[in-house]
Amino acid sequence: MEDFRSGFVGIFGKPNAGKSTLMNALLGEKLAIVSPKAQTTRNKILGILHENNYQIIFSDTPGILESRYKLHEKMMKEVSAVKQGTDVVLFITDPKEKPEEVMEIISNLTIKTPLILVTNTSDKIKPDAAASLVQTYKRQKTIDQVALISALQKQNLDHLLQQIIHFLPIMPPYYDEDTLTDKPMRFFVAEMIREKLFFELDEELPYHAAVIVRQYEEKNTLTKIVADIVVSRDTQKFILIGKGGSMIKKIGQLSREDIEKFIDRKVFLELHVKVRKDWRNNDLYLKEYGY
Ligand SMILES: Nc1nc2c(ncn2[C@@H]2O[C@H](COP(=O)(O)OP(=O)(O)OP(=O)(O)O)[C@@H](O)[C@H]2O)c(=O)[nH]1
Ligand SMILES: [Mg+2]
Repeated sequence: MEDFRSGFVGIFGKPNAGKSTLMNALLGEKLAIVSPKAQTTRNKILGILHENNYQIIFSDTPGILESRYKLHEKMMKEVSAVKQGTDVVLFITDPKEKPEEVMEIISNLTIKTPLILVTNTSDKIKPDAAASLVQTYKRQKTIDQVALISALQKQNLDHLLQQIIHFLPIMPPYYDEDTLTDKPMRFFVAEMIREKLFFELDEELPYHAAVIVRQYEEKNTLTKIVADIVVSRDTQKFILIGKGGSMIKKIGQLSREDIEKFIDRKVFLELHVKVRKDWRNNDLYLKEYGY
């Protein structure tokens, strides 16, 4: 136990950079929802990696953006909250992002802990382009290490872990071995439902939706879950329900399958669609919906 290392690692970056994919890959467990659209993650989520000689407490965060709604402000507050307590920062970038812009975001974050610049989606660029990008980042004074990975294809993650561990203090574990996260089951259930909206609905609608689990009850043979999907406008409710209820039925079915896998139990899932006008700018609603 003498050499045990343990610490908090914040995962930051622009929307859609692959932060949630990376945390899931490092944990070997799908905790955070992932979608091809930006601004999928809205809350900070802890994911704890337990190994024989180290414990890493990762925090996935919402992608850094300029706030246009109160919801965005809340999301950026989650980013600041994680920043407070980290030992190491991972800043995730896509190779398409311009290094000058990346450096500007990093400079605005004013990070005081060691920073590892993680170039993700290595599977999508040519090796020589990747190598030159890595060199560019290595020259930056504020960057302590550079990693080139593919979170999706789980490439080079062991090396990244070694780079992280190097910066962790010698410290006993903060959490006991069976703790994987800080969020309750209801949160993950709501997120799994919200994830389906990003895949099944076009454009703007997922950004106007919040999911709230109203009932979570373990019965003898199954778990009964009742959840509300809240949208901002009547027209969105209409689309979400679909022709003869076809869309909401599909979302319910896909969500139920995912939730059953996650909790390893049969699930009865009931979904209700509600309209709360402009909830993304309403403090009371935001609070009620967990933001
Ligand atoms: N090809 C490729 N795609 C990736 C990789 N990592 C993530 N992606 C894809 O990029 C998209 C965004 O991934 P997320 O993990 O949701 O990104 P995020 O940074 O958490 O996004 P926000 O939560 O919106 O800030 C998804 O479609 C992922 O499958 C990678 O290494 N290679
Ligand atoms: Mg995310």
